[in-house]
Amino acid sequence: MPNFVTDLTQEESLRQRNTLNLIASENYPSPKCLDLTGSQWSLKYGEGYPGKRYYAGNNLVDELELFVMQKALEVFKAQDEYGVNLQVLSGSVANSLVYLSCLQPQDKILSLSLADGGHLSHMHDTSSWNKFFEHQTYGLTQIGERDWQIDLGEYEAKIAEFKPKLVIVGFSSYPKKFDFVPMCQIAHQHGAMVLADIAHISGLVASGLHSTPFGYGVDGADFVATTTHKTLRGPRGAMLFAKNYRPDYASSLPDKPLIDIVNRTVFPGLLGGPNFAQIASVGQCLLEVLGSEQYPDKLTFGEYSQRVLTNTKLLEKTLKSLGQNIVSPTETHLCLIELKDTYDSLHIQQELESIGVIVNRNTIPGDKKTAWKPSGLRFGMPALTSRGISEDQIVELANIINETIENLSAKHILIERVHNITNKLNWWYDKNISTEETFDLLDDIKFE
Ligand code: DSN
Repeated sequence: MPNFVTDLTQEESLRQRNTLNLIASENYPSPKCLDLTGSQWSLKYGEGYPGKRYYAGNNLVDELELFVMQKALEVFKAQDEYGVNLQVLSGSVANSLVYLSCLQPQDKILSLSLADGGHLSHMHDTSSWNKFFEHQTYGLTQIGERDWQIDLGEYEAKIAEFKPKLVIVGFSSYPKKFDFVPMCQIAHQHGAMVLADIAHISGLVASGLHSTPFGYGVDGADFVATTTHKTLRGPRGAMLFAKNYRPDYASSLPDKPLIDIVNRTVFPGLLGGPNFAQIASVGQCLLEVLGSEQYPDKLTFGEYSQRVLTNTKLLEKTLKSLGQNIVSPTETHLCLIELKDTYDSLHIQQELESIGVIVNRNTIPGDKKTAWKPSGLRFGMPALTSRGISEDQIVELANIINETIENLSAKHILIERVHNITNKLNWWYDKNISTEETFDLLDDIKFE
């Protein structure tokens, strides 16, 4: 008897296996991580925190949550100054929980504008939080013909003029590195708290390949939110860190550690039972980052993260050499190109999808077009790096992308060329053979 749900699940698995995924916010967690998301842990309710639950039967979830909290703090070297909440479910929810923790109605939030690379959950015109908070944005400054970055002078001027209570530092589509410390210091000097949203870059931060908002005493971020499924390569989920003391500039808050205020806001303030399957899977991901567990390709997490950066640079360099316009030189896991003015980014995204290349259209700094049909395309390399893409395959992929954008080649030939790549990439999830066997079978192909 056909089962629509299981058949569709199998189809989605095949779709993922047979396409080239360049979505910068997606990745392929280890099979162990993925298995844990559907594990027995998901059946247990446990409102509250370790040692203080409202239901019985929580001795093991207590152990689990405490262990994963400890690993989360260890990964980001944050043990001395921060606590962490693992119950926040998603990045957008984590950001909202910060607003609810530290702001009162009509308080002001400042964040990077959406067009320049900010995120929807950092307020913006469409956010439901506009009912409760005031919001303004800072932007990027053009420093070269094809180079945009945060200008600290303008950032400070905006803070001085708007006087926000919370400044958000951390972005969704920003290809350059930036330093958290000066951005936090400036905000603090003007009496504002800082939320660092490291959702996109948390894997790079954990590997020491991007500046960190942790470890700078009072000059670090007050709250740090991250998702767990992007460069960190865990399951869909999030974590929220907060200082374990109240800094002077946060004197509008009760005189308590910021993490205590966050914990109270998460439960019983807003959320119900935590998803322990998600927490267990995040635990597996953190063990892989720390090196006590291995991703099936057997690279260390640091080696993987370095490859993400190298691969993104190579993709960008090749696209540029083929005549595509880069927005800013990439220093991270993603690059952005600006399409020619008459091109339709939605149509090009769909054309790429039709040959098996999965990307997203994106606004670019100063974009005059709409968010539905913006001027740019965004490419990220975390997912394909997890599948072991080689340098030659990246060059071929850039050529395929360029030929699709410029309408240079027949579709059936492009489809075959994509297939030639996907066929040889690692795929870790086949259920009928063990992970180890999958690796052995694909190892020869990967390095041929
Ligand atoms: N929507 C995600 C992204 O692609 O950047 C972030 O949540």
